[in-house]
Amino acid sequence: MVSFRFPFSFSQPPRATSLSGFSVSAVAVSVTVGAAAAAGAAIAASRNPRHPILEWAFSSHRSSLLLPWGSITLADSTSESVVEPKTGFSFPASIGDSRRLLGVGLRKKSLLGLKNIDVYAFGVYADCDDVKKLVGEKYANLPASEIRGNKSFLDDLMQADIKMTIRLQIVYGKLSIRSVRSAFQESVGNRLKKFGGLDNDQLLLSFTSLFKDEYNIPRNSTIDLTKEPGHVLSVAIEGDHVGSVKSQLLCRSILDLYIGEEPFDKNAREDFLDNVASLAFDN
Ligand code: DAO
Ligand code: DAO
Repeated sequence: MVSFRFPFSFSQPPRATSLSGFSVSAVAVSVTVGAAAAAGAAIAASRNPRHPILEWAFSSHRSSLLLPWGSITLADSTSESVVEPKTGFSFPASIGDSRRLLGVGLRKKSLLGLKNIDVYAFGVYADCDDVKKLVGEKYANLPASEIRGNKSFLDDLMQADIKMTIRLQIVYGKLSIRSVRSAFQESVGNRLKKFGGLDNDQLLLSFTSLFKDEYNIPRNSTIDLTKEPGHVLSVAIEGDHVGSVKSQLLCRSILDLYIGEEPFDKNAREDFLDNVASLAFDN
């Protein structure tokens, strides 16, 4: 049974803001489900020191939270979600059969150096079976305390054949496809250079040509960037597949934006590192 850490607070009920430093084990939980919680508790992931820091524990069938007035066990993982605290956007704790949410964050962009806009909230998901397989094959002898932040483990996560999804939820309401293309050329273009050298124009173009001018991505749109088996990067908008590109370099470059050394959101990366390490040693 895996225990994931999200420093978080309950968005409901507001009484939760009086909490601090609780630790929960999924085994040691009794069931006291309040009406609001039963409807599907939303958990606000936060490193904001004003918010309580708790430990979140769940298995694939049960989510458990210990609160001062009782504890909560949710019936199944489909009702679990984690809220990105700065935007309030909510991410399901798992997608598909085995991809688990390991970190949430916010992508900002500076406009002409004048103001920062919140562009999208994101969630980082990794396939727990693939992660465990990698650990079994290569890191079985490494103590749990050393796997967190281990550079070669992290490089392997970005380069091995591990199914991962980055889910984006659009916050900025005036995104044009043209600005998406140009932001992408800058952010992903830099990473392609970093990992693959200079001649990547064709690869970049093969991906940006998937973004058709007629697409509309208003606020609240969901875009999934999924690394499928065989290093195929596939894009879905609102669950509709819009195209795929097979390239290990492109997959690595995209993941590096979120979990590499200079990520869009440092807190998301820290949560990812904590959670992927606990996933690695979950039996
Ligand atoms: O010129 O209106 C503007 C600001 C546009 C900022 C665009 C940032 C795009 C970041 C990539 C979004 C991917 C969905
Ligand atoms: O934030 O700079 C960044 C990188 C964004 C990567 C995601 C771009 C994929 C967007 C597809 C939009 C299709 C209209």
